[in-house]
Amino acid sequence: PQTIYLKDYTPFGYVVEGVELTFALAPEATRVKSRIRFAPNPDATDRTFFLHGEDLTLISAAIDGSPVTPTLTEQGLTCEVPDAPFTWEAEVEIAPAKNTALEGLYMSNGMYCTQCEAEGFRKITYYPDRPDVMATFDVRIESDLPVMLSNGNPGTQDGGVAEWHDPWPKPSYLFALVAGDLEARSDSFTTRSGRHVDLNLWVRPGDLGKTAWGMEALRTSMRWDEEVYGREYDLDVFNIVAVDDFNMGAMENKGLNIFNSSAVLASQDTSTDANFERIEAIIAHEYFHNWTGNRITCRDWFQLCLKEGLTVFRDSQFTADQRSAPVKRIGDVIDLRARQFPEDQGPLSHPVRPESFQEINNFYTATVYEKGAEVIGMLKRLVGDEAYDKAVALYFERHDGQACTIEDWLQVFEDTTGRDLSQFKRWYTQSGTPRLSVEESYEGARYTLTFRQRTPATPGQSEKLPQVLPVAVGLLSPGGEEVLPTQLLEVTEPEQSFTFDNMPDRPIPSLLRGFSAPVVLERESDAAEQAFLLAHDTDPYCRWEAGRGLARGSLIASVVDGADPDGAWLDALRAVVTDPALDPAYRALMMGLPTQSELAQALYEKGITPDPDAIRDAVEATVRATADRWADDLRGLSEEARVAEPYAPDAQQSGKRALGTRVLSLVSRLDGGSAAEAQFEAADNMTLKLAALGNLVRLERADDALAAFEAQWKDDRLVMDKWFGIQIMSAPAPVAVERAEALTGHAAFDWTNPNRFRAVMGALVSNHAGFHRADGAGYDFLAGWLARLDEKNPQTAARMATAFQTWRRYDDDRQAKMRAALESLRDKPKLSRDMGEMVARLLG
Ligand code: HT7
Ligand code: ZN
Repeated sequence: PQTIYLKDYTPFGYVVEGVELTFALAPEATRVKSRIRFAPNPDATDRTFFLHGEDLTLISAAIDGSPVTPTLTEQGLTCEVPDAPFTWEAEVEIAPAKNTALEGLYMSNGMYCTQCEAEGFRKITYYPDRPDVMATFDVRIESDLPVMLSNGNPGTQDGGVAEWHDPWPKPSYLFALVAGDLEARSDSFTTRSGRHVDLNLWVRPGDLGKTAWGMEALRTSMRWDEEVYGREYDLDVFNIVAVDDFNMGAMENKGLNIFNSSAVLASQDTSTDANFERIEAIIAHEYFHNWTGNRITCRDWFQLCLKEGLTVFRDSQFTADQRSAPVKRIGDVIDLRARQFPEDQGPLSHPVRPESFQEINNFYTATVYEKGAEVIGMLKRLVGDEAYDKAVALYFERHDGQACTIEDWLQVFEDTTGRDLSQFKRWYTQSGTPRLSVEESYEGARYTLTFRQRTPATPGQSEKLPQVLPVAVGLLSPGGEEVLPTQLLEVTEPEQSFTFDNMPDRPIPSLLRGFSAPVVLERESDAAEQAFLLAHDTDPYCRWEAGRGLARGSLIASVVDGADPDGAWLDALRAVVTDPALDPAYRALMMGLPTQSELAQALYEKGITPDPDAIRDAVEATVRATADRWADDLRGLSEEARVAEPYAPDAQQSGKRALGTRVLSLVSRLDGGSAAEAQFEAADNMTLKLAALGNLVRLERADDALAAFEAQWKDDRLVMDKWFGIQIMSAPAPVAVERAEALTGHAAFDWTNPNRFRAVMGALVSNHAGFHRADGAGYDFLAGWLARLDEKNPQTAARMATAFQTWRRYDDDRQAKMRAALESLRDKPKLSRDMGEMVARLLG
């Protein structure tokens, strides 16, 4: 397979002045006619006329009305063309019903739908399928289906024909088409300049009852983007469609967002609070792309973080505004450490802006998205809120309608602030997680913090240069008073000191407030200092992190020395968790322990080979010890967590239920599961039901509950995904693989549906000790299924293969077994480009 390099970028030799497409839909033989007006691109020197095209049957081609015979290859076609503007016409045939990769035009439950990002449009027709070619699209769809949608505004909608006109030039990856027997929840929105917008959320018949939340989230997002970023919607209609078979969460196609049904459909009975929050965030994310992604798009796929990092940052701001900012921030840190840090510290490490790829689908990663968002957050902290607003306003003004680069993005900040961002740019080009160590000294009322930064070598980058690290710091007096409110220190050197004068007592530092930079803070702080910060820090993140540090220390001591859980930590934590003045959601976060995978990484970094069974035992012993020690508080906490009002998925109620769920997990260690059983019976919402079920599964007391759950929900695919997942995720580790194996034999295990596949395989991977069972059964099971899925759906298979990215952490035996599983995948005949690249990178 060919490797594509950022340094090789050249513009396409032609501009596209307009695209007309006609679809005659049929499952096995859809005909697509295209009429495209090309003109030589004055900014390009290479006039090769190459159109991408894959899995297409060319029926005819013509230039300016005269038939031509292009040269066809596996990737597309070339053709002799005039040295002046011309019209290209082609007709191709495709088979959406046979498209199991879910890229291009495919079918899901009788519905036609498309997924064109990143390179799916080339499976629909011949086209320069690259994001820097932007054009207006006029689309005509012919079929006997009642609903036929495409981008833009509706034109003629007559029996059997629907026309759509998108006035905004767009790249082909934003093209979309949907047709099917659909029903809509409809609403409207008036933009602040008075444009009336029809809003529709289209679903399969029967799902209308799950659309209220999504519609509300859309309206809230539209208003928020006007108020916070001054961005208005720009078409007469905004359509969202829910699709059951979808490779990712959702897609921001212009005016026609397509969603995985799991990312948009919600109801009290079928969805958890976490589902509601995720849906709200994804609706916002896709909507925000209308400006950061669609109106201003990426020049090439190396610039993916330009739209994704910024849009994730924007959706995080939105969630912080709708809910609790500290809780959102801590949740994002947990997520970053769980998903991005392992990526950046393992064989898949790559810069936020990668420099090469074989398959771009493999680079929709936590690094591009979440670290990309962290980079924007750092930039905002460094320049300040006002300057950020000014720079972003200039970005919209200067680049509207363009396909841009990270250089364009940084330039608006340089132009508005006068800052030199060349060192800051290393956040985009240098991979790996920086390590920041800190030492302190105190002499004659002067307190000094000395920072040292280093970034370990990563694949393809052995030498690292110092980065700009914004380190937010506060200082506390020994009495717990804040003697220095938050200050931003800019660490730019490999080693750098900062002094603070007039400190009558040696202060206690509160470092990296708000997690101001995505680094690993290496600090030898003792448990007493962490307990002090847990009790007194005014920064919610640092306070939480102090508790997390104590938990990590106690758990590591349990794993390594078999030590009992640290009683002082549990007592200090109890004081926070039982503090009624604190938000229940924050208290629930405080009660969370580091994941077993996170502990494995922490041990590995200390030079200790992690033993998944020992980690699991230490975690279980810690939870039991917590339950015993807090036994007298649990009833009161359960009471506090009770919600008296009718169910609402808002931050306040969700926070209470999150606290209640933590408490139930402790209670079930003491009562053998009776409270969980009672909660399962009584629950009037999925959050409480599923929490109860998880405990029952762990206690091996769930047979009746699982049967009842299945009987009630067997016809609801999204709920059944939960049923599949929880049995594996919460299973005692020794039986997790067998559970997963048995469930793959269940009649409802449709492995070609990405949600169902992920429900089972993802649940197994999340059961750390279960997946890493010493005999390697988990590895063989997963690799076997990945090999099978790769033939149908390479994108989803390759993404799931990232479960192996931490393989070098473990003991020789497990490493050998994981290596063998990866090699078996590598040696499979007819491996996809996605999986081929992924496995090669994993093996290193
Ligand atoms: N921009 C989208 C990324 C995407 C995608 C979505 C659905 C299926 C396949 C896809 N490939 C890439 C989603 C987003 O970030 O908003
Ligand atoms: Zn996105």
